[in-house]
Amino acid sequence: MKKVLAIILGGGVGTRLYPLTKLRAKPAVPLAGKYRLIDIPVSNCINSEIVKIYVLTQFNSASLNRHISRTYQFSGFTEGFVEVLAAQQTQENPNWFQGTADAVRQYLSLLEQWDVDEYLILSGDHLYRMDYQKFVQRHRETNADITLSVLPMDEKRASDFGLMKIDESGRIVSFSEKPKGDALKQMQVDTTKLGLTGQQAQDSPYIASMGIYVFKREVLIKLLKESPNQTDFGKEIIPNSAKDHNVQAYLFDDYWEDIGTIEAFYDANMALTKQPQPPFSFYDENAPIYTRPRFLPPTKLLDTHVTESIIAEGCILKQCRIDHSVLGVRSRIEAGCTIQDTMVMGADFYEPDAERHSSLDNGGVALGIGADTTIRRAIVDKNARIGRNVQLINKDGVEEANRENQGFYIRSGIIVVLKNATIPDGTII
Ligand code: ADQ
Ligand code: ADP
Repeated sequence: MKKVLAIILGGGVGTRLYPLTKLRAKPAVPLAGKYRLIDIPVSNCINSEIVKIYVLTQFNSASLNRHISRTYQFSGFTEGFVEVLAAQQTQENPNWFQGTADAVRQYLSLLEQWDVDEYLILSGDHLYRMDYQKFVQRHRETNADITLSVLPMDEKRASDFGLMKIDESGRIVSFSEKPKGDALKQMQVDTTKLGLTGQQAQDSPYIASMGIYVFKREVLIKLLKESPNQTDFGKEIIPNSAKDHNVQAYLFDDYWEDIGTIEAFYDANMALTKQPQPPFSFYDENAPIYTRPRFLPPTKLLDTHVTESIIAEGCILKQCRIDHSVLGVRSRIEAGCTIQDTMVMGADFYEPDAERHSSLDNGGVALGIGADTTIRRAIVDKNARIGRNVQLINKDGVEEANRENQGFYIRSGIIVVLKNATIPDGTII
């Protein structure tokens, strides 16, 4: 794996996860109470012994750089590194990244310098655990130019993905990016070829791309240089190269979720609380997910009732009720609160007691969630200040709303409280 260089596509403008991407790059979005999105692909790389890792991002946020530089430090005896490459204007290229392939192309002169055999292209917003060694091995065994990791897919979600047809040897003979209507139907295949049973094949009659690729070094360089107008892997590079290159499919048969939208992100976080077997588990000692060590004290619970929840370190919970929720580091929840089906991201710092009291005494709102507040089906971003007697329950069942000036959004019916926002006492949403 020394001869593999990983390139993680860390996100374009970040509209799908907005407002979580308002103040940070997508890879820095907090996940599961104490991790960040970028920890997933980077940990998968490290566990697969791939330690040369670049993260391409459109938006170079301080929190991403801080997280990466403090988390991923390799010893002097390895060549390991994790580095952020942000879109930048140069003499030759006055534009921002135009798409995924363009992002890689703009840093090609740097990437070319590495004496590697393959480039592993990954996405920054997927939740899964994968041994990339097997993926690369399969690529080498089939002498492929490009290998895509693929999954069987059902009718309902198929049109959100790149879909393909393969021949007996696993070679991709046609590829169609997110087809709809008739074009979608045309991509139906017999997935028993992938080893699915008759019933499974009926439920999942499509083969979908996970949007992660292994490229032979020269093939990627040639494709990007030859056709400077092709800016996207899924839309252009992959469908076009399937015609005249050996493009192979590698079947992945475990949990995998694209969590690049608010709804999918919310659902994936909630699914972590599922009992007894969550679809994705952080409790795997053979392939741990790494994150920045923070040296936080253990969480304190005073007379609190908790069901099916995940609670990170450094929280303080008082006489409240927490159901089916994820509470992030340094969350503070006051007496009389009910938190249900909610992801609270926590805080970057503790508010000193004196500050807290003086703010509450003067009609302000303290960091965390104030007394007697109810929150249901929401995402509360970091450092939010939610007052006393607040109800965040989406009482009118609104699907979409933009109330950025009041500190929140509603997306797919999920209330999202912005980072650093203040929701005054008594607010009902
Ligand atoms: P999408 O996920 O819809 O489809 P895209 O929006 O291009 O494709 O994003 C791929 C990854 O690249 C994401 O992690 C995204 O954040 C990142 N990205 C996008 N634009 C970027 C930019 N300008 N700079 C840096 N990073 C950027 C893709 C494939 C499909 C496949 C699905 C699987 O195109 O064929 O089925 O992934 O989820
Ligand atoms: P984490 O990785 O803990 O989620 P970050 O790396 O984004 O958080 O930032 C954490 C650090 O930010 C804290 O240790 C703290 O020093 C600092 N910080 C950020 N905002 C504030 C603030 N308003 N007051 C005090 N410290 C702050």
